[in-house]
Amino acid sequence: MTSVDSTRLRTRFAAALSALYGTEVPAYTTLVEVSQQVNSRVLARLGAGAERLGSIGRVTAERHGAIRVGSPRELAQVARIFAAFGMYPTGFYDLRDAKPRPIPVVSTAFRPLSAHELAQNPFRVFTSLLVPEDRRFFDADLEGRLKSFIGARTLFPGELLALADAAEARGALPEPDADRFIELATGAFALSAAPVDRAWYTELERVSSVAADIGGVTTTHINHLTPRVLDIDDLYRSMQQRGIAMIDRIQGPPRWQGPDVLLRQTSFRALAEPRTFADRSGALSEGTLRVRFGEVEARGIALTPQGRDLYDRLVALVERRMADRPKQDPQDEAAAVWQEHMPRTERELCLSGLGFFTYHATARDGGGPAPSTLRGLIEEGWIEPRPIVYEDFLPSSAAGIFASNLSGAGAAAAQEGGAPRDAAWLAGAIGREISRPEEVYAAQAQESLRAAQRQLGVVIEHA
Ligand code: OOG
Ligand code: NI
Repeated sequence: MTSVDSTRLRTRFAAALSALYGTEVPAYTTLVEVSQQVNSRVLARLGAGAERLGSIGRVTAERHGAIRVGSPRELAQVARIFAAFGMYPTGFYDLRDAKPRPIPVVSTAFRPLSAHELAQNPFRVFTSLLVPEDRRFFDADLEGRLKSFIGARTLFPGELLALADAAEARGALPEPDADRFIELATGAFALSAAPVDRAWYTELERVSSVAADIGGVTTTHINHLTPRVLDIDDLYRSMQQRGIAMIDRIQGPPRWQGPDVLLRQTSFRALAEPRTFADRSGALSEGTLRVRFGEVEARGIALTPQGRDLYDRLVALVERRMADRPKQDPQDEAAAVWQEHMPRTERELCLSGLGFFTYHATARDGGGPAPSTLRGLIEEGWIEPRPIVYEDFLPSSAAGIFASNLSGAGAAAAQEGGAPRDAAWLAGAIGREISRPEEVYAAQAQESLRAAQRQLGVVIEHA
């Protein structure tokens, strides 16, 4: 009997969701086509250099999805399903005091952790959890009604969860269980035709359209699927040329002369999708909801905590300069600030300790004794650093993506108390460890450095 391991399950799941989403949101198919054209252009222009941050095979298949759930119980079920695909909760993002608009959720991302698994298939899903206890958004009465509505629904059928547990325990599923598992997992994220209770949905929408999307319906769905491009500025222009209205900017680092770092993202506005509504008497009518949108991303080098601090300081600096000179183009201002403060080459990014890299012994031979510092080994060519790609998300960009797709301003009371939430709380709530991105990258860097030292027979000081 053939058995399908978690890597192949993940690859199949990502492809099945992509096929589903393409039938539901045709503009997604356009986005994927344009992304592939952009990637071919970059490959033709840069040759092998285009694959520095991932093979073209990986980048072409690469997607991230976004989903939103209502309770720790639902999130724990999501965690079981994703564990079957070798995807584990990584990072914690609190969007409740986000700018420009607060969103009543905390989030994590399910993703493969090892470089090998990421290279096989890097599928990841940004997953948000509603916080009904947060008084800035919900009063005690609404909290109670939200919790009972969410508590009464079943997002994931028992058969799906049982198959997920079997796959997690064995690291694989035999056929035909694997097929059935993919079918059920994909189906759980399809847009439901079940009627939407208009009064309930509208009441939640007054607080936040994200709250309505999560707690106003009895099902969940994939919110977007995001392809990766090698040149997001080209993608942005190409989509506009096709007449698709993009949000007003690309989130994250600016386009500039130096190395690509972290993550740049942009999106098109959510499209009106036909939905059936039920009024108080149960009478049905047709209407539309704008919830699901298209997003695209370009990935760069992961930054160390020091690099991340610098990034955050530069974001703040650009904001201050824009406040002084509001007429200036924010992209130009940001590019100028980066030119001044960020290392301009990959090598400098590595040597300054601001970026994460893996280290590889080169075939260099002879030429005297090896230096004992990492800098010396790199500068003399004994060790070659290779960039580690940023595999996670950025809270400020996520907030911008959420905000650009809200249907109304929403209402959050600044003076009310917010329920405290952090990564430890989330881990406890779902009974699983939440990995810290910076530790995952650091472990990968250290492991490569130990291997390089063994190969060269050197001991690096302060490595
Ligand atoms: C998630 C918004 C954030 C990203 O890539 O940062 C996001 C959502 O809309 O559910 O997708
Ligand atoms: Ni996204």
